[in-house]
Amino acid sequence: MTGILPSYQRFVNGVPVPSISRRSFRLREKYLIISVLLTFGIVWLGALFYLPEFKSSTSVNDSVYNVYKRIQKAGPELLMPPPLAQNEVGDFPVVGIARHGEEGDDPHVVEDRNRLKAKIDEDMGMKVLERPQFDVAPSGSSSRGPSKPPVDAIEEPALGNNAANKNVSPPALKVDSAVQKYVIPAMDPGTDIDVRRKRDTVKEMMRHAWNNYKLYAWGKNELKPMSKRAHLTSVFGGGDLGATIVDGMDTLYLMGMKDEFREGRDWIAEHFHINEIDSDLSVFETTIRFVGGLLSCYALTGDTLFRDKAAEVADALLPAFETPTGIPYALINPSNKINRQYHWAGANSILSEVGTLHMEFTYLSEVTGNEIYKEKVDRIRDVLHNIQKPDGLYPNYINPRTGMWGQRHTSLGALGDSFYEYLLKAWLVTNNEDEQARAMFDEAMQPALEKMLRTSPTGLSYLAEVKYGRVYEEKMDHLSCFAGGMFALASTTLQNTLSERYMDVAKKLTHTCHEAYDRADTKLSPEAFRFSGAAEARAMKSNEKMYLLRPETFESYFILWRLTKDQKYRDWGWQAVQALEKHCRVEGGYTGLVNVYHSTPVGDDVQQSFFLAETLKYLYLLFSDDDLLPLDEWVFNTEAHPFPIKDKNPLYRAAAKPAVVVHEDNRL
Ligand code: DMJ
Repeated sequence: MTGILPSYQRFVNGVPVPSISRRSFRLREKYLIISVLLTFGIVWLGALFYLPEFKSSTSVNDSVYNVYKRIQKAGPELLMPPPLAQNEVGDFPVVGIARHGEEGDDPHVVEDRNRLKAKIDEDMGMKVLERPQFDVAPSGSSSRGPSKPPVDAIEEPALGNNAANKNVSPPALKVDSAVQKYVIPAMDPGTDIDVRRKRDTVKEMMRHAWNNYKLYAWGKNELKPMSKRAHLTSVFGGGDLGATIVDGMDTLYLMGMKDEFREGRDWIAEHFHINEIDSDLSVFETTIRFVGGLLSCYALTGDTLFRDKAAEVADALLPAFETPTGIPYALINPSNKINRQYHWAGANSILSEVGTLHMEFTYLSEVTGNEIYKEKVDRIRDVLHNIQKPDGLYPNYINPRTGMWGQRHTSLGALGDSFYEYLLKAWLVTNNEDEQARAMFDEAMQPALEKMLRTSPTGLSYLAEVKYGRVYEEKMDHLSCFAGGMFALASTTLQNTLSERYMDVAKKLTHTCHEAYDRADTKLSPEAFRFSGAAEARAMKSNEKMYLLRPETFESYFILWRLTKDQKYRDWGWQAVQALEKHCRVEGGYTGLVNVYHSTPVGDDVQQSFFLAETLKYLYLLFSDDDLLPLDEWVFNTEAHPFPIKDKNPLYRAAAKPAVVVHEDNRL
């Protein structure tokens, strides 16, 4: 590189003379050039990753995505969220870019951080998913389990007694193969065929949710529909319990999806082993989703596999009940039997959790003949019955060691909700035998309505949050929207001084919940909505603006439709179906939304198991005839798993009581 070389010619007095120039650089110059190039490279790369305009610029989008993809190979995915890929722009929510809550202490951000950690752990030891083939014929009975379930018992669920209806076959569903996006056919409101098509739309949604779970997350708990991979959540621990399978089974059955039901049944027979799980499980979530789901399948089919698995799950939870009061701890590790409370609840258990085991445990005793389960929940009932209630209200926290209330916070939303629901339903499902439960329900509702039920300046009724007997937040959770259905059921099942009020409250609350949907750009409700200042049925904080595919409002539409036959409940349900299809459906399933007030919302990338268990089931039932799970024969647990009513429903399937043996000396 050194030396002097001729480079061009000069002319001196017209005579060309060789000219010389330097073709190389001095060492210092070389260093300078290299540093300039290096600096330029670093600045360019930095701009590529961090400047927002680069992130959203379509011109560089693909290359950014490719760079990300290459980096992803070198480490766990969530160390860097994927940028938006060009081919994912359009009708689908944006993939991956974390724009969740703007607030640092947002509990969902904290939760996301935990999930991130779990995700990294998972990625480090990820097993290859076991996936059944789509086009393989349903397998026969498993080698380990009992014979195949009688899924033929419910073929296509009946439309009802309208003979004209039965001969009408609905037009084929249209699927746009380019994006696999279902195209909702135009409807002719008010006709039977229209209702049938709406119901078929919901069934197709179930198929989409199930098929994608099967394809990308089979055997794992839930699906990440945008990332197209398994989703791990803390409520199910870190193990592979197939939560979506167990939770979704009875919906498949009711929809007549026999092949899928058989696949799920086979997976449960072969792979569902709760005692192998070595991480914390929520006693409540495991009960309502797993014990509840399995018991419903047992009632519907009579297949003893489901009953036995339900007992296996409940047995794994029993050590959590070993407390001085019998009130269970929140979490249990089935493998080492160690119990724990949620760290955010201190030493306390949660009212909605300890009060929402009664239906499952009582029915399990009935079908197994083993009293232990009922004894456990009766003990909880006794504590809650006998304890003094401040102002007649049940606080949300109770200490299982002392049996004393914790913080005096009362709610019909998060932390309180299904405790009240189960007081009513324990009475209903026992064919009114459990009178204590109904009495506790009516007694609890009087002060609860007095303190919590409020009316906004424009006349919307809502349930506020109460602390120490006073309203402290003019806020209603989406979770509270189940209350419309609960009050409607309470009203029509017992004539007392409260019946009329209950129905009035049921209709008003359901109207408010619909308003919360209607006032959002996506026509889907936020997680919580407020009634203060300028807000009327609208979320104010960023962590309230999400929609998690929740079912509660549709549950109330369904119950109120059955009980009043007011067409508006079906219309509102159909609006919800359209909104779900527009904003939550993605190629890989259904996602929740981060902000319902964005017209092109970002997805949260979680397909909750309750979307299959509850949301789609209630929407399907809303467009079905009343003889599919009639309300005087079935009661839904809080996860929408139907339980047969004792002495009214032949599918109750109580175990034969052991014969009483009388000895010669008259000893029993
Ligand atoms: C479900 O798991 C149950 O409905 C529970 O009672 C409350 N939350 C979810 C659905 O939102």
